[in-house]
Amino acid sequence: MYKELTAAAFLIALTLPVAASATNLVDVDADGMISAEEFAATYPDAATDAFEQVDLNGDGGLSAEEIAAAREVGVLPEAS
Ligand SMILES: [Ca+2]
Ligand SMILES: [Ca+2]
Repeated sequence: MYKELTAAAFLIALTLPVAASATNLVDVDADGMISAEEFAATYPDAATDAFEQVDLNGDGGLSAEEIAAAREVGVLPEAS
């Protein structure tokens, strides 16, 4: 039991804060994706097509993977 709880806590710690801590983006509604509105809250001056550039699969939300990829190619600034 203890082991399972620890594993679950580790997984949560591993997955949940990834997007926010790596990019300063905040998943306001905690649905696991960064919406266009959430993106604009962090990058109000971003080009209008920046969100679409980062949203590689076009599902209207940014996953941690898409955000990481965007940072790699310099679409998003590095976390401070
Ligand atoms: Ca969200
Ligand atoms: Ca997406």
